[in-house]
Amino acid sequence: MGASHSNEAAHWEEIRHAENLEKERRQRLEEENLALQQRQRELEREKATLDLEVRQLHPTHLRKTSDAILEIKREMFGESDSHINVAVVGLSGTGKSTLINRLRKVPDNLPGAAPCGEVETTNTSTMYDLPSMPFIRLWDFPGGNTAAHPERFYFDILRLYAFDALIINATDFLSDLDVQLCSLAALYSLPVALLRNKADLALEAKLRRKDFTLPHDALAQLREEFHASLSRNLKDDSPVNSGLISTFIVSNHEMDIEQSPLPQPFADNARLLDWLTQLAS
Ligand SMILES: Nc1nc2c(ncn2[C@@H]2O[C@H](COP(=O)(O)OP(=O)(O)OP(=O)(O)O)[C@@H](O)[C@H]2O)c(=O)[nH]1
Ligand SMILES: [Mg+2]
Repeated sequence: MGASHSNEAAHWEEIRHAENLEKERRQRLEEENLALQQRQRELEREKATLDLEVRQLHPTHLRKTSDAILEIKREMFGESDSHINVAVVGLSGTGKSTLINRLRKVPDNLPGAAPCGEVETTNTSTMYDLPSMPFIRLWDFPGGNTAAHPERFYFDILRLYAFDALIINATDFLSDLDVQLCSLAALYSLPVALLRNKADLALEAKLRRKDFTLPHDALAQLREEFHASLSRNLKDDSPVNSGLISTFIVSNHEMDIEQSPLPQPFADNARLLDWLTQLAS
């Protein structure tokens, strides 16, 4: 009787012990589970931050390999194309199409000229040859940062990585799109001509305000302002330092200034032609 009682007690003791072990195990698992959930939330937060950083750095972050680029070049320009293909890009209305006509010496209203206008005008990419430089092809593109071509996808959708160089048109300010194009061009080692276009309007405004009496001085000020804006806006100015970006103050129109006309108000227009010539060498 005594022995069976103590057996029973030992049995219950065993069960309690097993129950306690099971309870402790469950508690441990629950704690581990909570810690894992906490870690998962931390990792998700870290991932979201990193995703954001990557998107901000390179909105297109799926960088094309050189093999993929060669394949796309063949598809876009033909199997044995030996031209230097230059994309003329930038915000809508910055004067891209007018610039192409000016470089080709074709009046804007002639058949065969790139269509220009006062609304969003160019809707598809069009190729133009440059009679004075048969090795160059200029591609007129629709303006970026519009509903049809939102800024985040402009570089990728237009496949600008497949070009040999970019001419980026800016006017009164350097836009987000211009800055993004500069850094993506640098990622693919594309030479860039960054234009401060429609300089005639800016110079006229400076002279009208009588900030300057000589167009030369107004032009020098405009150049200074443009470079200051460039160093403010390009977070990493290495493309400028590495010589990948060249800057130009240009106009597609003659200046309408009666007093002291400048012999060559926009010498940079000629420099831009030199820049195109050098792309071939
Ligand atoms: N004053 C002045 N006006 C210019 C100059 N270049 C272009 N314009 C005018 O700016 C307007 C827009 O010119 P476009 O060449 O059509 O501009 P775009 O960048 O091709 O525009 P999208 O095709 O819409 O992207 C037109 O009225 C042009 O006459 C310039 O250097 N000076
Ligand atoms: Mg256009």
